[in-house]
Amino acid sequence: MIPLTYSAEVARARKDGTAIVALESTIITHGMPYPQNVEVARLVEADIRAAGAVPATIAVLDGALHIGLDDDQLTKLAQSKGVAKLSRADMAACIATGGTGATTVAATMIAAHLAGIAVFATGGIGGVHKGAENSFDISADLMELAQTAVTVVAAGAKAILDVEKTLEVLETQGVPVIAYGQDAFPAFWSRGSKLKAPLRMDDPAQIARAHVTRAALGLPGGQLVANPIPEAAEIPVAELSPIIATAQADATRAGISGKSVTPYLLQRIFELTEGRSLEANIALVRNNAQLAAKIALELRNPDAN
Ligand code: PSU
Ligand code: MN
Repeated sequence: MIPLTYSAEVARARKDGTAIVALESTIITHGMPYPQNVEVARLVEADIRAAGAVPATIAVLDGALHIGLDDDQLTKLAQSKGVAKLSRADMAACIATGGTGATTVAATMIAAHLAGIAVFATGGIGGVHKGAENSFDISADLMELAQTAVTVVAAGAKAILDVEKTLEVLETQGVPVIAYGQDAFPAFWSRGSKLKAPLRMDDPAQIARAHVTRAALGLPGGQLVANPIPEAAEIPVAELSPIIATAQADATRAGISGKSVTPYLLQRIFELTEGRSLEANIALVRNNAQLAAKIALELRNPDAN
């Protein structure tokens, strides 16, 4: 067994039976620039504590799989350049070679599950990239949702992805996709989209019960909860579409491929919106952390089990 390194706060929560919410670290190292990345990470952790749960930010540091980071570790990771991006394929090699890496949605789910954490909050998941019929670029996040029993709260999928194809793959893989409080599948920057979500739930207790029921049926995977961005933070589609198109054209021109595609696009969008996208990003991640904490607390409720 891989020894897990728990932060003092998470170790205490495990002992006391306090609800825990996992957080990924790729959003810190590859999703936002310093110093905003560490500021956001701290805010999100504080939101989870304010809701009565404990945050567990996950990363591999010098070959150790950390479940929960203290403030020094969080700051150091946020300042580091060239940190590896770890998905399912990379995690074992990074640990085995004593490396340091930030976990994506897929890798964070694996680590959370090892640590017995059932709920995880993030911004957006990876998915099927536009042009995947040629590039075959489909995130391992989707297959992870099909096989690892963690409920992931995200704000839908960014328009850097082909959202329709992403939903099709999730359906093929048998992943429940649950819009929270509305019928439409949220489109990351905006609450609505022309796509209807396969499932809708309005109550964190229902989401917790569905998580438990899935396991009781012998189904191995998790669930994707798509939580719409708060209204005040929405960015109109018309404003972002040309920016995303530019970012995509730049990526093609620069010959970006493989695991660099998503970080490149996130970085370009940040530059092109001069930080406006970051404001929305912060609001939606915090909103997702708050909902994830409610679901995690409901999972502690004997009625859910
Ligand atoms: N999408 C976002 N923000 C992110 C990511 C995706 O809107 O930060 C990150 C997450 O860590 C996600 C990863 O798991 O990128 C997906 O990368 P890839 O497409 O290479 O699987
Ligand atoms: Mn990819």
